[in-house]
Amino acid sequence: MTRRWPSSKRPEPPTRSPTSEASYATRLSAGAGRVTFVFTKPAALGHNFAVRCGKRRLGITPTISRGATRRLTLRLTAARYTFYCVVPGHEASGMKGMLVIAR
Ligand SMILES: [Cu+2]
Repeated sequence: MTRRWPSSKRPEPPTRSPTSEASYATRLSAGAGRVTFVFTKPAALGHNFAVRCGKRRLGITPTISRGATRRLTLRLTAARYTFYCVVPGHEASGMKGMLVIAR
């Protein structure tokens, strides 16, 4: 089955470890410090997972497709960030969300 973005079914979720999961939907949250995102099982179409603060990109996974998993660990201070897919057109299609880091 080929799943294309955008579609009613969003790509599989990035999650923050160790215990929480959230979809590549609209919002993720975590406490300040080291945060590891586990980006796994995207659709057949390649996607990646990046985090930025304002216009500054803080980190990005490689672009992966179905079945793969990549981790991204960042040290984040309390603020609001944006997570998104850097593949051209994907963020504009809505493949992004807010990341809230609390103290
Ligand atoms: Cu994408």
